[in-house]
Amino acid sequence: MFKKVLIANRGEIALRIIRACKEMGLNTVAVYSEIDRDCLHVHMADEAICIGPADSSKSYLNIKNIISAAIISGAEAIHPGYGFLSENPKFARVCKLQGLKLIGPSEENIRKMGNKSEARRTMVEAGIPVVPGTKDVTINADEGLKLAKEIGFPVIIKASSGGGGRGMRIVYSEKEFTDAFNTAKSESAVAFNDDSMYIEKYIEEPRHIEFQILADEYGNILHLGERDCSLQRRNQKVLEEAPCSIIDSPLREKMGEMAVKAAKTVNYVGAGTIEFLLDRYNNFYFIEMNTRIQVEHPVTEVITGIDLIKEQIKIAKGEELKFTQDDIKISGHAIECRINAEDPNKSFRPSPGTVEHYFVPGGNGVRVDSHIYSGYRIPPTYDSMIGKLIAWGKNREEAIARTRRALDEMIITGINTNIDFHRKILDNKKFLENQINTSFIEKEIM
Ligand code: MV4
Repeated sequence: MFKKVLIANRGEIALRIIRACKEMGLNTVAVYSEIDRDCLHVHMADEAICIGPADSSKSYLNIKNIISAAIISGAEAIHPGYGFLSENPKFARVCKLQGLKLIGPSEENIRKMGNKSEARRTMVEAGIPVVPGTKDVTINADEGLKLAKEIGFPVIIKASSGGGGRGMRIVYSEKEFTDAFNTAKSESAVAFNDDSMYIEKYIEEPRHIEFQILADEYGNILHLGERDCSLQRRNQKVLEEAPCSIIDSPLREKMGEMAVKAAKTVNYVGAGTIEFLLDRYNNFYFIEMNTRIQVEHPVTEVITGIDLIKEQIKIAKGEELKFTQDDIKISGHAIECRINAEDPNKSFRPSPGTVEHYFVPGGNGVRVDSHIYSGYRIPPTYDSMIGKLIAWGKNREEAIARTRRALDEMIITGINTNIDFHRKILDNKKFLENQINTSFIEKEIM
C-alpha cells in the first residue's frame, strides 16, 4: 500500500489534501509552478518539486512533468484535487500504466461521465429521471429545430464535452434556434475539440442540488446527503449550503436513492457528485455527474462529520467503507462562502496582488480553508478563489448568523475581495426566507 502521496494541485485544495495525508501518517510531495514557489502547500508538504512555468499547460496540466515528479520522489499515489487533471481520462490511464495509484475513479468512469450526452443516455437506460430532451446527440440545426419544437421552448443546447455550464445556450424561441445551435456547435469544436451537442427542455429557475457519493472497490455505495449550489454567478458557484432546507426526508431519500443508482450503474469507485435540477414542483432531474472531489465538499463534511479526503484515500488503499447508509446522519446546517480575489466594482474581474493584512475568523463552528497569508502574492495566472469560509449552525438561521459574524471578522487587505458581496447575500430577505434558485443572484443581488 502507498506511503507517499503526490498532490497534483495548488492552493487551498492542496493544503486540504496535505492535512488529511499528515493525519493519516502519509508522506506528501507538493508540485508547484515557478510562480508558486512561495505558495503554502510547497512549505507544508514533506517534499516539493517544481514542475514548470506559471502557464498551467506547462505545469499543473503537464502530465509528463507530474508523472516524472512522482517517479523522482518515489510517490506511489497521486491526488489530483479538483480542476486541472482531476477529470482527465488520459491522466488516469498514464497513472495506471506507470503503476501510480490515482486517488479517484477509473479512466472508464471519468470518460463515461465526462461525456455529458453519454452520461445522460446511461441514466435514461438505468431509469433515472433526466430532463425531457434528445435521446442522442443532435447532428445539425435542422434536426435540432425539429426536436426542439417537439420538446417545447425554451430549450437549452448543451455540448457533450461541456459540463459545468460551459458550452450551453438557452433558446427561447424558434427564430433564434438555428444561429444559437450553430454558434454553440462551433464554440464547442474550438473549446473541447468535440462539436457534438444535445438538447434539453430548459427548466426555468431551478435549484441546483448535488448529492455526494462515496463508493468503495467492493460495490458498497452510499450518499452523504445533498448540497444546494443554486447561488451561482455566470456559472460560477458563489455560496453553497447543506442540507437544502426545502427538501424533506422522503424527497431526500428518493433523490439519494437515484444518486446511488446512478453511481452503481457505472460501477463507480471513489468520491463523486450527482448533479440534479429541482424544479418548483419538486420534480428532480439528473443533469451531470462529477468524478472528482468538489470545491464545496466541506459543507458535507461538517454536517456529516465525515472527512471526504480521508475517505478518498482509504478507498484508494483498497479499504471497505466503514459505514452504511443508516450510519449517515445529517446534523445541523452549513454554509460555504467562496472568497475570491476579485473586484465586485469592476464586474468581478480578478484582483491579484499582495495580501497586506490577513485575519482569519474563528470561534464556534467556523472553518476557513485557505492558502493565503500576510505577504502572500496572489498570482494573476490561476483561478481567483483564495479560500472558503465554512460556518456550521444547529439550523439554517444559526448558520447564517455565524457566517455573517465570521465574514465581519475576516480581514484581507491589499487586494479586492467579494466579502462584501457575500454580506449582501446574507442580508437579503429572499435569501433569509430560502426563496432561492439559480436566477437569485442575477435577479436579487446584481
Ligand atoms: C440546465 C438548467 C436548466 N435546464 N439544464 C448545466 C451545467 C450545470 N452545472 C448547470 N446546468 C444547468 N443545466 C436544463 N435542462 C440550468 C442549469 C444551471 C445553470 C444554467 C445556466 C446558468 C447558470 C446555471 C446555474 C445552475 C444550473
